[in-house]
Amino acid sequence: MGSNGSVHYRTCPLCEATCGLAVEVDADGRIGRIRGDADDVFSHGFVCPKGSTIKHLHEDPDRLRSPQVRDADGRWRDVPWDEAFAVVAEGLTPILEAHGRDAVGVYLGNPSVHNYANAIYIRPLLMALGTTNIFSASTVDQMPKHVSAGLMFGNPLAIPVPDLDRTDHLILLGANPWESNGSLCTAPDFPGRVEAIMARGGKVVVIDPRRTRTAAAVTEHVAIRPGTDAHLLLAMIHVLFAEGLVDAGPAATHLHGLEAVEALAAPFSPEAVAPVTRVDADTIRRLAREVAAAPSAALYGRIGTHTVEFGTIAAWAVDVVNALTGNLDRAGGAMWPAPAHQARRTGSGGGRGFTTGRRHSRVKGFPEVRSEYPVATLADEILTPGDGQIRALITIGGNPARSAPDSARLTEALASLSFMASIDPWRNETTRHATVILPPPSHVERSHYDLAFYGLAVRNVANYSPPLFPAEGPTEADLMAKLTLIASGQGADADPAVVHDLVVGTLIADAQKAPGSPIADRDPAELVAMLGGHDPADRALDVMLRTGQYGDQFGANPGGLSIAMLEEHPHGVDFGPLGPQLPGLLRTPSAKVELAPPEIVGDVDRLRASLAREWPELVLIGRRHLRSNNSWMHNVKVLVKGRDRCTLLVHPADASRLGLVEGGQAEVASRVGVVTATVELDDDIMEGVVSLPHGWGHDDPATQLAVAREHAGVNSNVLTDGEALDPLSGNAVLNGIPVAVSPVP
Ligand SMILES: Nc1nc2c(c(=O)[nH]1)N[C@H]1C(S)=C(S)[C@@H](COP(=O)(O)OP(=O)(O)OC[C@H]3O[C@@H](n4cnc5c(=O)[nH]c(N)nc54)[C@H](O)[C@@H]3O)O[C@H]1N2
Ligand SMILES: Nc1nc2c(c(=O)[nH]1)N[C@H]1C(S)=C(S)[C@@H](COP(=O)(O)OP(=O)(O)OC[C@H]3O[C@@H](n4cnc5c(=O)[nH]c(N)nc54)[C@H](O)[C@@H]3O)O[C@H]1N2
Ligand code: SF4
Ligand SMILES: [Mo]
Repeated sequence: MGSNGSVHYRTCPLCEATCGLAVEVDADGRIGRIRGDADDVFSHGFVCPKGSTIKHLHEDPDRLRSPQVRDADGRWRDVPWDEAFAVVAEGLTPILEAHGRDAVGVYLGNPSVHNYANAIYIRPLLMALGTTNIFSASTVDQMPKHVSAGLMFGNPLAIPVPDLDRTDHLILLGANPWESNGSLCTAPDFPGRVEAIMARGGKVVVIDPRRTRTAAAVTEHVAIRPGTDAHLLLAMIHVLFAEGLVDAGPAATHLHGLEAVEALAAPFSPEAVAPVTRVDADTIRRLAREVAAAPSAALYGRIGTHTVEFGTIAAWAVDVVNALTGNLDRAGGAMWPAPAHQARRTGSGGGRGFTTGRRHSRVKGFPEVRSEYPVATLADEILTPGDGQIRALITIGGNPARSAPDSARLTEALASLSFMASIDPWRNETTRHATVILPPPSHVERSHYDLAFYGLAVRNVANYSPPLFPAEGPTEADLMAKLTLIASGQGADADPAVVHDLVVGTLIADAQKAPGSPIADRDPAELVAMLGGHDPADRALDVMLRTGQYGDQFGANPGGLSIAMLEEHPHGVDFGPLGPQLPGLLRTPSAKVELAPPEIVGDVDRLRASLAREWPELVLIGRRHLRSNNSWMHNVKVLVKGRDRCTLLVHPADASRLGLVEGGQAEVASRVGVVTATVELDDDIMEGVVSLPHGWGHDDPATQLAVAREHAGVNSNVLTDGEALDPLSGNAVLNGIPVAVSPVP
């Protein structure tokens, strides 16, 4: 680094691990080297190959710097911002007027969870739109866990995380943190933390149809038939009861429904589930006994347990095993974070609980879950004529044309829309269907704070990153505010400051109303004047941090948290390991942990019926690679170079049976689609299972992704079935898809 350069510390926004980056900026204002920030209070210098690519993302010539409009002839044109907003107003307003609020659908993609501006500004936008047609990447991901947490703890966001740094025994189901860096468990250097468990004498088990890098690195790998984690977990519960191993420990007084769980698990003996799961009965017994015997233990399930047919039952059963073995809410078990933006959850708990199905989707009648419908039914809602048909769509940081099931049909649906607006930095397979694309600033031209992921972290920490460079155009908060104003009929020229002030005002009023609020009697105008930060959304964040559990309470708690205080701590502030949260966290009407919610009890009938079914001979699962990130980082040359990664993994025994050879082409066919992929033989995948990664298929010539197009790969979601859902959550089934595979001559 030159003598006039500087080092800027910021949190990597690319995945859930929240690593600290040390970004060198040279004298002429260009990003130089990016390393892990050795002083980061949480990541201690850890970084993965993606972290340094925030430079490449920022400098990518394909990243949109100006809004683009698609003309009638299909050609794209850069336009000034005022014209872009006018196009949005001209497109949306007549549809809202002629067809009503539900005629406009919204899809929120994964990066909106990594950008707190979206998290904060989505509420006013959805209120202004007034639509019930809301969809997100949550229903191709973690919705089963929200439902199980909602039903058990009364709050769909109260997801327990494994206490990685203190546990003696960890079971990972359907998770591959050596590639993904972890999810619903924010832990920078997840692999290092898992290795530390073994180094201190603990045991780690991975349950996965494939011997992944994670599985190969831990104490034991147990291969399982895709889609059957729920069966395995119920058998473990069965064993705990049958062998008198249930001991709920200090949480016992907070549990409700123990006897009902015992009855539910009764049919799932290890012998009954062994042929289904392909895990032998002795192994199942041993897995259960080991959890019960360990001084502390945590089960943790992720994508492979959630994006399957019995996803909600599996999500629930993970926490039931944790509770029955005394590991819920205790050090080394499964615990809840206490994030800085929230008030302390004290008292005896209790609340209104969690319900789904307050509305149903128009075409197929799927229940609303957290105010959303399954993205698997988005195509139905666009393509099926009638009252309430979606005619216009807003996408925010999402690529459902590659990430949602039966994506060929969804692509057809997107092409049929009368109007579409996308807030997105790239013109990809989804946003190429938009009428107008509104690009937010790059990932280093905005501030960053992990609003969502500190609520899922294995330590309580807070870290704020100011923008490294000033934004050239409107911030993402400005864009959301402009859409809000247009949706509420105030036109394309209205000032986004109106929405910014409203957002801050609402947060302050809510904080002042909270019982025992130390700022209850303060003049709101005085509080507003004290707010800091750089982005418009920062002022909202500052309210949350200052009124949160470690907050400075606008001076009432000197030394407490605020954006200003975090700016003085560029490596973050550590509030220590997780502490007990029961019963204050509970929002169930009973103020207990509901171990046997009626919705789950009802769905277990379906699970029991499946014990007698014939399972498909060959099924497809997905996989992730360290140098990839869903569909959207394949335009970064340093990440996609090298060997083709979008291959079909096939076990050699299946390959010889099917006539497939290494490097040959195979046709993979499911109920809904067909793709052709290159075969890669793999001893580490279970027989009867093949794997293709998702997020590829960059072959659409209308995109502006030059690098990705050279490494196109195939889109695995052509094969996943839009009709296959986990009924309680509406989550798509993305793993365990029945397929036929044949050689291409
Ligand atoms: N490098 C990289 N990192 C990422 C992402 C990425 O695309 N690339 N995506 C990010 C996102 S959005 C998320 S949600 C997380 C996901 O993080 P993880 O949940 O760790 O995701 P995967 O790596 O897909 O791991 C899922 C595992 O489940 C296994 N599996 C499939 N079916 C079953 C089954 O039925 N039962 C069991 N027990 N296992 C099964 C698969 O073989 C695979 O190893 O990763 C995040 N991090
Ligand atoms: N078969 C199969 N399908 C899967 C999965 C699987 O395991 N198997 N995993 C699923 C999971 S876990 C997820 S989370 C989904 C992801 O599904 P999506 O969120 O729909 O897809 P992404 O590929 O993450 O696309 C992200 C989009 O956000 C844009 N973007 C990036 N940064 C920003 C930003 O700062 N602001 C805005 N506004 N936009 C930004 C990118 O350009 C891209 O268009 O895919 C799901 N699909
Ligand atoms: S692990 Fe995730 S947060 Fe850490 S550097 Fe890699 S992409 Fe960024
Ligand atoms: Mo995800």
